[in-house]
Amino acid sequence: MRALVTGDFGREYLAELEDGKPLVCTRKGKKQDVACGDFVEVSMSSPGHARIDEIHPRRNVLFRKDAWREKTLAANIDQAVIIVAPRPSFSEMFLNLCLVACEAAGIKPFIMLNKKDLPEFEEARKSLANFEKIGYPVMPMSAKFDVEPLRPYLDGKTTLLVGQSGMGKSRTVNNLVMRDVAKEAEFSEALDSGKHTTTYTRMYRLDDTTAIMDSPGLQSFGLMHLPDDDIAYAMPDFRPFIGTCKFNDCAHIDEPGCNVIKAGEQGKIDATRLTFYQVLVEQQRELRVAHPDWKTYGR
Ligand SMILES: Nc1nc2c(ncn2[C@@H]2O[C@H](COP(=O)(O)OP(=O)(O)OP(=O)(O)O)[C@@H](O)[C@H]2O)c(=O)[nH]1
Ligand SMILES: [Mg+2]
Ligand SMILES: [Zn+2]
Repeated sequence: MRALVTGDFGREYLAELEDGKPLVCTRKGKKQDVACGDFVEVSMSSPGHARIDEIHPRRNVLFRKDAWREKTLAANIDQAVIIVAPRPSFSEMFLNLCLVACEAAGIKPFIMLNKKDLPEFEEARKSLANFEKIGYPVMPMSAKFDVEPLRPYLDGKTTLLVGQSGMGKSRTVNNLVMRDVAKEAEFSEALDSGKHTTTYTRMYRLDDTTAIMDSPGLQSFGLMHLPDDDIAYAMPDFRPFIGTCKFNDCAHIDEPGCNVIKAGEQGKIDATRLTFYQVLVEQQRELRVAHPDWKTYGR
């Protein structure tokens, strides 16, 4: 039987059969390779309970891998909204990592700057100007007061909300979902009040064709699974210059005749983006040397 995974609780999953019936699932062999958004084959173990035997091929998958662990965040999504806020302050490094992860996975990213109601908002907005210049629109929002401006962007799509802890992912999802299903006991119980940090990824349906996923706050977003040239290519501001360097295998670190570095010097690529890229690539190289047994690009 085919089912859609709508909740990833680490060791247990929530899934929905094609007729909409909910199931609590465990993964065959206790593997942790299933993600929210996966279509899976299940076999029933008892009423309401099933075992996930197989994962159907994915349209896309958002994945992270650092020195200590790897995790499949979500599968088969149309876009990701990366939420940042002025308080607690967000990390630009994290935002860049998230953007690269999405681009490399073929998932369209948006930036949402939440907590418009806070006095520090304008300053945070200014600090994002350089992302807007690259072509990432920044949506101002206040999940506390009004999430409706977000709704048209979600229409007909499956969207993952992702970001650091405390940025307002759950508050956003709560408010979007509440409008329609506030009365359903299951939801009011399942959705946390916004005071607690989220520890699971869960999909909520907004209508027949629209779904949204809340996810746990991330502290880092390791990209150890991505080779250097995938990282460079996942940066749209680098793309016009890639392939034009003196050396074919240029990694844009310190090579002579590098047009990416030159573009950085000329202000055609923002200096902070170039530094982000170079620091990341060098960090990952060091980690790979320190841990040669890793299947670096494997999933
Ligand atoms: N002032 C203000 N506070 C907000 C807004 N959105 C969320 N918050 C508050 O910020 C805090 C964190 O919000 P959450 O929605 O729990 O954040 P989260 O991103 O889900 O955090 P994790 O689950 O830890 O990843 C809560 O106290 C929210 O009420 C907003 O637009 N304005
Ligand atoms: Mg949360
Ligand atoms: Zn180069």
